[in-house]
Amino acid sequence: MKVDIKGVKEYMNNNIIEELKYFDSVTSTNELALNMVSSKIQEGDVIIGGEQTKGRGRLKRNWYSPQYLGLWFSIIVKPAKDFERIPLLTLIGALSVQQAIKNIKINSDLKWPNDILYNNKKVGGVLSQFRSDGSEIDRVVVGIGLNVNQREFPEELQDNSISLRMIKGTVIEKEKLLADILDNFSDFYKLFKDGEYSKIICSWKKEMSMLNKQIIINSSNGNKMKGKVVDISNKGELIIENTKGVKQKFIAGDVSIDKNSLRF
Ligand code: BT5
Repeated sequence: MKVDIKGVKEYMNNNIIEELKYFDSVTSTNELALNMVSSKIQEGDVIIGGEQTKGRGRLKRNWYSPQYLGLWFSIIVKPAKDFERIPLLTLIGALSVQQAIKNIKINSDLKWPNDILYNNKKVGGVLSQFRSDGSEIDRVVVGIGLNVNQREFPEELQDNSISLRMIKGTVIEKEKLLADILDNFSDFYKLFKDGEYSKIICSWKKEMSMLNKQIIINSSNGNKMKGKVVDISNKGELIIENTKGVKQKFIAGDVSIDKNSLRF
């Protein structure tokens, strides 16, 4: 079923989110939100898609977004901050989802920087993109994809993907869930605007099982590094320590558990 926007508004309780704009079929809610003319959007607007025909992941990967079975949406914000703080908005997006699904008694795990996992399978992901006018940020689009009511996935995704329905064994109401995610986002975004970055990071680290684990990171510039996850910086960077005790910060990349570190 389509997400009922009126229903979402009835559940929602915050003063950051403005208009909820629903489109039954879109290429990508991020693409739409990035391309809208500035006069037609404001901070706090949300673009929601019934389905996405060209849903996007990071690095031009695809995001599978079948009709009515998930929440596919983009929150538009216009932060008066430096570009270097944008990655924090991805963390906020993932944390907002993680906390909202806790309300329906699902304990998920945050995987830096943008994944929400359940039993190591991906239940949701976040893609933040921005538009700038030279040196100023015009808008940041925080795109969130959450698998809600799928009963199965295409073969290529089935080993690593899961939906809330598959976890709970029942159909999940999307309206309350979306309202909760948007309320959480508003709370964390207020902290962000107030420069309370460490509070956001602290909440994130509590839900990140990779903290203190040995991992391998493939960074966006092609570097590979092994090490222990020791922290996340106030800019959202992952901090890794190698065996020599040297720490390095990463702003983007794909992280996996170092299986060799589990051998005795
Ligand atoms: C992400 O990228 O996880 C970001 C996903 C963001 C999706 C939202 S939906 C609303 C907004 N509009 C958009 O166009 N995008 C955002 P990444 O970490 O790069 O993961 C992508 C990988 O996840 C793919 O290469 C697949 O392996 C896998 N994948 C694709 N669709 C999936 C799904 N529905 N559930 C779980 N895994 C999926």
